[in-house]
Amino acid sequence: MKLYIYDHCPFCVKARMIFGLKNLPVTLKTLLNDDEETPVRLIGKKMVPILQLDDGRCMAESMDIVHYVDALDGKPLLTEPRSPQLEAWLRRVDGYVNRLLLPRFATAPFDEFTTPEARAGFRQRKEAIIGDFEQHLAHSAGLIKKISDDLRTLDPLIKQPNAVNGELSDDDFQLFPLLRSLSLVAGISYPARVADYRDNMAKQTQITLLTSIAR
Ligand SMILES: N[C@@H](CCC(=O)N[C@@H](CS)C(=O)NCC(=O)O)C(=O)O
Repeated sequence: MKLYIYDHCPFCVKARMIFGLKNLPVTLKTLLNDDEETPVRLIGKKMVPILQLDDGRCMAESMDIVHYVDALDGKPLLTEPRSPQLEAWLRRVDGYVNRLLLPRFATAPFDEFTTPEARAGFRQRKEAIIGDFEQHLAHSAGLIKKISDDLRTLDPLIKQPNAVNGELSDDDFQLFPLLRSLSLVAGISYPARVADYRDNMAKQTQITLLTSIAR
């Protein structure tokens, strides 16, 4: 199977997680961020992740991919329901976290940005949605304090370092991609359980964090 991704994309991290957790082989193909032709040919729109099956059929929507791959061996790993408290926490953080992440994605050495056009196009499209990146970067200190405070309220919601709700659930496929993205942001304080969960999930899913390129 082949998975088309952007490295920075949290939806793509969801799809990558299930292959790592099940130790299933998958060929990762990072598209240039301004390559419209490939995704439009495969699924009719410019969107990743895209899973291409060995018979050529394609599947979009990250959680559809996760549930499809999870069911392949008849031994699903995602057995636990979602936690309403965690969902509420994720919704709150979702309201501002892109102001920290998108300006940093835009300058990071991801394979989807290996041409200046691909990088510039990302910036242009995302600034049209969230506003000027330099302005957001100028407010980093406040946003870093805010996420550090919110991570303190996340800490007691983490039941196990290998599954936020005790056993794997859809919540892990929301939370780990966010924490992986946040590892690109220098200066955030992590409470012990959050750090343990993030580091352990990175190992289990075989997805590297972005700490070495944090900015
Ligand atoms: N609902 C989709 C969302 C996927 C999504 O928004 N992907 C982004 C990348 S992070 C994308 O491809 N956006 C179009 C673009 O970047 O042009 C899913 O869960 O797979």
